[in-house]
Amino acid sequence: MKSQLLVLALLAILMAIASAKKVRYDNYKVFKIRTQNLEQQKWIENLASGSKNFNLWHSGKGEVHLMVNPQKLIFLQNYTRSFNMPLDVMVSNVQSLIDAEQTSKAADDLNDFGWTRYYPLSAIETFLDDILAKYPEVTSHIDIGTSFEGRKIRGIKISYKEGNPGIFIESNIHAREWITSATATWLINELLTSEDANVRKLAENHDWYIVPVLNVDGFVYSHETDRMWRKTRQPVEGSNCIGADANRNYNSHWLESGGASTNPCDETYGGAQPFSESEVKGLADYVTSIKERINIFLAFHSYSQFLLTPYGWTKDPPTNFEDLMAVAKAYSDAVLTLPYKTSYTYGTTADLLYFASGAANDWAYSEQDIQLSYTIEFRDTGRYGFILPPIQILPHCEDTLAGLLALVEKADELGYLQLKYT
Ligand code: 0X9
Ligand code: ZN
Ligand code: ZN
Repeated sequence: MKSQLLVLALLAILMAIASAKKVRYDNYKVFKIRTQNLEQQKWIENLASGSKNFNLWHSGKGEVHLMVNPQKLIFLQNYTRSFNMPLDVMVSNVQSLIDAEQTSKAADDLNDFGWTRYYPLSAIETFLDDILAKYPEVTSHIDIGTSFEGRKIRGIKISYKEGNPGIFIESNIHAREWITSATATWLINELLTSEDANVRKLAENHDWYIVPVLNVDGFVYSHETDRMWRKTRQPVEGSNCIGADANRNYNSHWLESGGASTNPCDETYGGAQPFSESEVKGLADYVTSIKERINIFLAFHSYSQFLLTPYGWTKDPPTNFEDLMAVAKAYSDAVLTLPYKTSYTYGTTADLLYFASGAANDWAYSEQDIQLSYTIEFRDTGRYGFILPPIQILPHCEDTLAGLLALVEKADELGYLQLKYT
């Protein structure tokens, strides 16, 4: 009894220490700023560049979402007014969203993986172990290598038979985009357990390669220290800022056309050289080793409800752009038929968002010759942004499954699921 109390007291102290070093976002607000042209979009992006007081949540055609330190509120209001850019509050207190997200632990606990909350990396790893143990005939472990901080990066392959076309899913490369790994793990479970005839076909007639959390270090850091962390955790020589944007670190038109930053303090810092981040190198090496087996490459991100085709580094459309758009449309149309009526927009990254070079889906498309390659930006469009309430996880997963069913069907119809290997 006494020792139990001691353990409890110790636990309380540990929890206090853990929460003490947590970055807080009390009264931080997120503003939706309407921009009339690329120049105005750039002005807002530049405000955020290298700044601790401003953080870019989303930047797209006509609309930028910017998180602001309460101390810089007046400054931002004056700044946007002087440039005649209308301003709306999207999130009035970021910390309240974070608190709500963390208290709604629902009925299940960490051992009962139920997609009613967001789980830490350790729980996701246990989930993968359980799946591997339960379905040894059709699942196998994928080894993506080791993160900067020495964590294993894990994935899972689901294969019911020989001779399937392959679908690769990269997820949670950006640490704070928690809905991506929640969806990836749900999808793994669904492919193995669903009794729906269409899902069974989807599962059994394709090989699935799924990496639920690629940026493991960043993900742990976003859980334990800073909910809004995006980058990797590798220190940068000669700088006090940590990490690179892993989705600017692929060796494909790296750092071209202003699509990434050379400033280590920026959220889109491209790294010291392509593949400087071991997580990115690990994924690239693995995909390269099986590229003949991959017909579709998907990178899960949040948020904005976009399906982004190549390219991010140029506005020139890729050669099979019409097909890429037709397949994206199939996903978007299918999702819209569900009761949630979630609407996905599609187009190239450079058109819909901004220039982004060295991104995963461009690399898969251009360097690995995977002809169907997308970045999918999940829910929502800005009400909660990265801090999507846990209650939306399952509805969002349904959206994704409906979208994938349609995407794969369309891909097949257009001849993209032909085997590239013998
Ligand atoms: O900027 C990104 O890396 C992605 N958006 S996010 O808000 N999740 O950070 C978009 C990447 C688009 N892909 C290409 N540039 N090809
Ligand atoms: Zn180039
Ligand atoms: Zn992202």
